[in-house]
Amino acid sequence: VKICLIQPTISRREINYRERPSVGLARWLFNHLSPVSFGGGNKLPPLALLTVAALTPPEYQVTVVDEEVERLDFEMEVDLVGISILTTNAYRGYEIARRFRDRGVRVVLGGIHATVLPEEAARHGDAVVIGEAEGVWNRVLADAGNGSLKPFYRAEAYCDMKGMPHPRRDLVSPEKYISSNIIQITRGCPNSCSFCSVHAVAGRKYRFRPVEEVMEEIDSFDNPLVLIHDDNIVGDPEYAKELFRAMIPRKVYWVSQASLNLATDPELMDLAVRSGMKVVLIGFESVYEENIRSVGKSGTNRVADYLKAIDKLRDRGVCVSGTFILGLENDGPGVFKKTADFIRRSGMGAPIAGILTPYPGSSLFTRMKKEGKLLHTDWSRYSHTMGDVVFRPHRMTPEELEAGRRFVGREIFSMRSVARRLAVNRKALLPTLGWNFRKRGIFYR
Ligand code: B12
Ligand code: SF4
Repeated sequence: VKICLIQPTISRREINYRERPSVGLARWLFNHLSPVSFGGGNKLPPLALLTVAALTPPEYQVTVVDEEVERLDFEMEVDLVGISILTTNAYRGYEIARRFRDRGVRVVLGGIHATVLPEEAARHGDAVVIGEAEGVWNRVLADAGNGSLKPFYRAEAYCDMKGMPHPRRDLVSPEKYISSNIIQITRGCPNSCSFCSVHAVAGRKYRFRPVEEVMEEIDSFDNPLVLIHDDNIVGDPEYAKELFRAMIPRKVYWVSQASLNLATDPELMDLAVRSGMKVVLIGFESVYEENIRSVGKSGTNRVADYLKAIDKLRDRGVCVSGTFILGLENDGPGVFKKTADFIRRSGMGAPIAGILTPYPGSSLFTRMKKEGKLLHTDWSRYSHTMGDVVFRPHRMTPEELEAGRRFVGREIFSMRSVARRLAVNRKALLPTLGWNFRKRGIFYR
């Protein structure tokens, strides 16, 4: 039986799958200068599908097609198609589903958007997997095999993270990606940030894999780069310390997301640095404390602590990638300059400023919908970095917010800002360089 697992593109434009020669040259230089090596692309492999592939019994023949990096062949010989649906790529996913179903191929939809809006997804597929695939995928395959697919599948419990199979990295070609050394170590989050919907799939309980199993997976990587696809690698500080201790002798370089307590617990920070933390994404979200309160993040974030935390991490050679959301409840037109100034002054290596996007499944979406604040539900425009403003902001117009986002991007990625950032991030020069030139390209074409 042939199964094809598909990641639909989030791009609204036709993709040019060829790489520019200048990018190839930059990567060649990078690979020769740094201890880690990168593949030939600028995207990351679809971990969700590689995970579903790993759950598939060996008697099935599985392929993975990622529309971000390759063209999808609608005429392929296939018995069952599985599609991973985010909000931004939902329409493209539904279109792909339609074209295969027109040929009589059965289609299963999964992923976060299908999970939070299963009824919508069910209109476009033969079955919808709600939540994690682990507890149900084998049942889906068996039912598909004997022609008794049900419209919905949902595991009875969140999966036990012990004994998880390694994602099928062998199904993607590393040269199409930044790297295929991607790994997930923990799932779930006890926090309730209003703009976030990860609980829908992963739940509120923080779960983690046994450290020795994680090490076994890391040891299988072809070079010391480790890209950790977790929401918060330090969600349980004691577990994180154990993990970092085990990583120290492996001499890897890792990238992940973490909450601010990473910088307020000296032992945790020390172990993280010694274990090879090179880039860490931290959701600072806003320069206004009122916003931190209004999004429900006061448990981990205090604006007054930000600069000190960034200094500490930068001094230890870590490139801090701070993310900010523009358009929160307390943001008036003054927020743009204030955020840009803060980012510049902080000296963080890799800033990101996106627009507030109420993804379905988040409490923000539910509230805005109830209050009539959503401008539309054209999912293809729901993206905080690539889309536009999809709601009526509280203290400005959508146009002001959009213009403000461009202003912040141009300010923080101006030549002067980038040069200063590189100068203060000398200890993490390569990741800072790579990040800034990539992002600068978006605002200065
Ligand atoms: C790592 C990550 C990224 C990475 C890499 C993505 C990749 N190629 O793997 C990068 C940085 C590139 C990224 C980009 C974006 N991301 Co992102 N990302 C994540 C993160 C932190 C982990 C995703 C992951 O790999 N999880 C591990 C896998 C195993 O779990 P999973 O995806 O949930 O899959 C399980 C189930 O959902 C299900 N499943 C999933 N697909 C399918 C398909 C089938 C057929 C079946 C049966 C089951 C199934 O089974 C899996 C195993 O249990 C999540 C947060 C999260 N915790 O999920 C956000 C998240 C997925 N990202 C999000 C967003 C918004 C984006 C962007 C659109 C941001 C933007 N630019 O505006 C882009 C989209 C890029 C793209 N082309 O897809 C949102 C999605 C919200 C939504 N409703 O769509 C999330 C949930 C973050 C959030 N806090 O809201 N992201
Ligand atoms: S944004 Fe991060 S901390 Fe907040 S609920 Fe989502 S995963 Fe948890």
